[in-house]
Amino acid sequence: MSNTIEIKEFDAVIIGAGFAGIYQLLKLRRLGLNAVILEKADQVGGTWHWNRYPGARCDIPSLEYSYQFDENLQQEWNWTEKYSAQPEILEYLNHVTDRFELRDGIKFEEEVQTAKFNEDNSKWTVTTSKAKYQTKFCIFATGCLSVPNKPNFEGIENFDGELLQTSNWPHEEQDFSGKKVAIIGTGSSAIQSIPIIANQAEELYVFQRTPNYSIPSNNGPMDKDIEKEIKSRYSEFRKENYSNGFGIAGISDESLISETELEEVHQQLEENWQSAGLGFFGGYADIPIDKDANKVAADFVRNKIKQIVKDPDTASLLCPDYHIGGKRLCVDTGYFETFNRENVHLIDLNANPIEKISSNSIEADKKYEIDTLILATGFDAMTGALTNIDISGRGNIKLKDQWEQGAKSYLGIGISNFPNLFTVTGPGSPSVLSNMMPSIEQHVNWITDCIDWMIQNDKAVIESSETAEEEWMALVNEIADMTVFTDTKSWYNGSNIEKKAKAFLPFIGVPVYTEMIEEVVNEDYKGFIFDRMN
Ligand code: N01
Repeated sequence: MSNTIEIKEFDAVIIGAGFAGIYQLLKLRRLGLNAVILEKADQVGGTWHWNRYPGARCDIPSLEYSYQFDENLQQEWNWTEKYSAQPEILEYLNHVTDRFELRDGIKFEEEVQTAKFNEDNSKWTVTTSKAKYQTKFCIFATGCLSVPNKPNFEGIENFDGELLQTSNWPHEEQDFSGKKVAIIGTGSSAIQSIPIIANQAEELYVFQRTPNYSIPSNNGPMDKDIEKEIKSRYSEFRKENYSNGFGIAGISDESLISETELEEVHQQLEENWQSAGLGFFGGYADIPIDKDANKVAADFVRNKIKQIVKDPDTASLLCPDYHIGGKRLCVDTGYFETFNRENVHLIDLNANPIEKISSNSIEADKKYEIDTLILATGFDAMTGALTNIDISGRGNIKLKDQWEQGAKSYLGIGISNFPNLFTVTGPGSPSVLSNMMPSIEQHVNWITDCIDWMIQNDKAVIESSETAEEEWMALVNEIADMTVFTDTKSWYNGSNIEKKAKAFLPFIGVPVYTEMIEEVVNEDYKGFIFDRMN
């Protein structure tokens, strides 16, 4: 028997079967390409497959956190709640996969280990845990928040109890009744799960390093009148995504706090607190850019926390002291109220960092005996899923090395020295500072059109130029410097991961971005090099 591994030949290999990968497969098939998705998990879903912790739900309204490419699909699918829970989102993605007969194009349980560009034939060789592929185009639909951050707490390997991570949650339902539970982290995942776990657990210890701003979701069953109204003009409604700074329809307001009477501002902020969710941040146009305006909104939320949380010391610990929005704003159902429960305890890690973890305890200001430890410690965001794969481009350059001082990309789509490689919602695009769904569709459409254009124009290889990339990232930073996003430690700028280069990566402003990527197309893909010789 021969040991030779068969190399499977495709026009395009897509990595990841989340929202981006699934749509990319459909688009490339419609273009007539032989494409395949390689997926590490045994199911579709991406982030919605892995993040199934209690309370996991999207904080963008369901009616716009969904695909818009097919009118029948968007008319026929009915969401049950204003904000969809993880199981329903997963059901939707499975529905789309089957409706468009895409399942046979996905290789499950194949984790991509290496991707290497061969200069001799301008093709990529992609190796997974099971097989080898050769392809002209390599499209990374690997998501922005898909590589869990697992800090190396001293002694964690000795913990004998149940160790869970929100970003890699077991499929079986977890019952915390009668248990002493510790959770480390107070980001979105923790903020969603804490109220539910607190309901079940005997004791819940919340280990907080940095408090977060959170706005009540006011979630509920889908309002049928709103649904009907939006469905009556769905394509018009979707266009609003691309004209709003953060890609969320209906939340932009041009009014400025700096030009409005304070009493009126407070009334409006109260209204936004009651109904806007994430839209609270866009409720006034100067909250993201003017530190004084931002402080008015931040003070408003801090006052809310102090009104809700009865113990003043706990309330004070829960009040963030940085710009609202500097870290990703959270949306919750009863988060701050949970700290009024007798079985919930907040531990300030700034005053007392975690000393060690033993077989049945966690030690900070004192020793807490626990049955369950939950890590809600976030992700190696935006770049982790790319740098964790051994990707080598022209001249055998490793992506990890090229990005050592900070990720650089042109449009968040192309990377110099990595020909025919595309990233969906990559670093340098609005991605995490936008509604991911319209951003994903925008990128997939752009990439597909680009490949189509290459075929029509007899171009074999596309690669972004280093100059275009440099100028693009300078623009990303120039825009970010005009906002309140850059002076807070956050996963937007890599501060949450030890030894990661600190660089602010999202492009702020969906409408400007949309205009610019269209202009690139209109000018025959300016900034890209075609058919560069090896
Ligand atoms: O992760 P996070 P997440 N010792 O990075 C703490 C999206 N999302 O999974 O802030 C102690 O926000 C860390 O502390 P600090 C959304 O975009 C969306 O919660 O670094 N603590 C922080 O408190 C979101 O922003 C939805 O000081 C440590 C927490 O762990 C993103 O995913 C739902 C630590 C991590 O918070 C990530 O959210 C869920 C250490 N060594 C997620 N290391 C919705 O759609 C980290 N921490 C609603």
